[in-house]
Amino acid sequence: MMRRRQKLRYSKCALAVAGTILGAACQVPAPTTAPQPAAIGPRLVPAPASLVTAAGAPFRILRTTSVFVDTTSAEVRSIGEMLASLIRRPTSFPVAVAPIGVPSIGAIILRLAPDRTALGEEGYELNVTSDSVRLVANRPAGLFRGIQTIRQLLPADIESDMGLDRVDWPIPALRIVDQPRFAWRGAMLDVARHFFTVREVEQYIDILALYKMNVLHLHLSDDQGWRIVINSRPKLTAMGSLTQVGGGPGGFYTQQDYQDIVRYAQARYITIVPEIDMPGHINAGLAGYPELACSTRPPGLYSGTDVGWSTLCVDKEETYAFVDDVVREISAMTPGPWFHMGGDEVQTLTVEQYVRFVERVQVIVNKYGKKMIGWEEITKARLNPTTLAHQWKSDSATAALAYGSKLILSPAPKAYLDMKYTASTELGLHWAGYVEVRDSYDWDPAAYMKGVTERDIVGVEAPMWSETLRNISAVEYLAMPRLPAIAEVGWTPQTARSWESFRVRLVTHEPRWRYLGINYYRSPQLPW
Ligand code: NGO
Repeated sequence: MMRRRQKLRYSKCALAVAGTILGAACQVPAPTTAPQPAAIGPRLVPAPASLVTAAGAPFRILRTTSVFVDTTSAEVRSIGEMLASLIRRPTSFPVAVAPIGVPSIGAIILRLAPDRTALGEEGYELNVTSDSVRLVANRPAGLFRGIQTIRQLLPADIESDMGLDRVDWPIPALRIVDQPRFAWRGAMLDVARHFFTVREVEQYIDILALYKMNVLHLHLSDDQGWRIVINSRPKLTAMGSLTQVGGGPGGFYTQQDYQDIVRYAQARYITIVPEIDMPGHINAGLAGYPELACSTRPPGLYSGTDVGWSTLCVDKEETYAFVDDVVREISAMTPGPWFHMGGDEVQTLTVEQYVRFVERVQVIVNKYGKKMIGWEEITKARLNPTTLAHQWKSDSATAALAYGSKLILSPAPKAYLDMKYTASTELGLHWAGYVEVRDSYDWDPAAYMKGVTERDIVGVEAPMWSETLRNISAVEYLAMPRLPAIAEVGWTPQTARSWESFRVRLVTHEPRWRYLGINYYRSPQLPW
């Protein structure tokens, strides 16, 4: 799963943006206190809905251990193979994937149970005894989430991609019944302000998978860059991809690249949500198609960070032909049900013009079989009940509830991963304040906004805007450890969460991040 990055171990510090903070993040780990058996449960992030540790001896992975699955399902077999290959590398054990039915003492068994509908799309039940590890789910996604739990229950050395001398690979005896609180546990990556390669996006997906997140929203266009090829509008990337914030070379995804990302995410039960931001944040698009602007001045490329000034000319009919082309091509490449139209920060249109545009885009998005999402500003328009309003800065999103629409919550003072941790953080912005790890963790989505209850929310999402982020190491520094905090906000029932428990569990993941070459911030709020 996350193996290819091992060579970067420790050396990534040198790649990171220079500075004392990143230097500090790359020190050799202080010895951690070895977790006692009773503390094994609390290592999991996100915390499971229910966990009971058992008194018996742990299960031990041995040279003879196999992963047994229903091999008639290619999907289940491939999940079994992911778990087996995770175990093979550091242990050097052969770990076969074999059909259920052959003698299975000392086995790890992954099974789909069509009668366990109460487990839902992503729930699972895990029973570990000294004899076996039994993982059951109603749907394959539940098995995939469950193998992340098995992974986190194993010693952190499981993340090494080199054979280790270690001989003992215990999994504590326990029983877990688990499923997510919210169906939407997302992260957003802005590949427009700075471009990130396919491999870098996959690295980010690997982190989401480890923390049971299930949506990656890609912000594919903005004033500084258009990052995806649209065959019917070739100048979008030919012109619009050539720069980024600060004037670097930019970049774009071919349609093949995009589909590779979609497939990589799909194998980890993560849905890609494409966003084309419109009618504002569109300068890079206008660079190739200046006739879609109302002004006669050619737009040219832009590498600054101001917002709110560019717009499509929403009164021109050809604008809607353009939107149709873009939505059609992207929808055809996107198996997930969503298309995000942006819609934020438009300062140069009247409300009537803006509303008319949003309503027409909604029709186009629905025509291509997708449900629309837009930032909270879209609630000025008449929304379909299937449309989602994406809250980020105010309570204006609540207007969506009158249309039967639901909300995604990304409140900037909690969930914007591009906010600085403190005044001395080199990377990031701070228009929404400083966001320490506890700020990201310690809130309840169902109590965050007046008049918004649990039922009104599909879930939470952690946006990563990239104005200040020149490489993926910088992205990771801001994501870790706030992204696992948001993952737990989205997954774990409110009653099963506490900051005191989270901070202790979270730091036990540090050795994993080091093995995986993931950069992170050593928050003084955490007991490293
Ligand atoms: C805002 C703005 C983005 C910025 C971001 C920076 C939204 C939805 N629009 O969030 O263009 O990049 O803040 O934090």
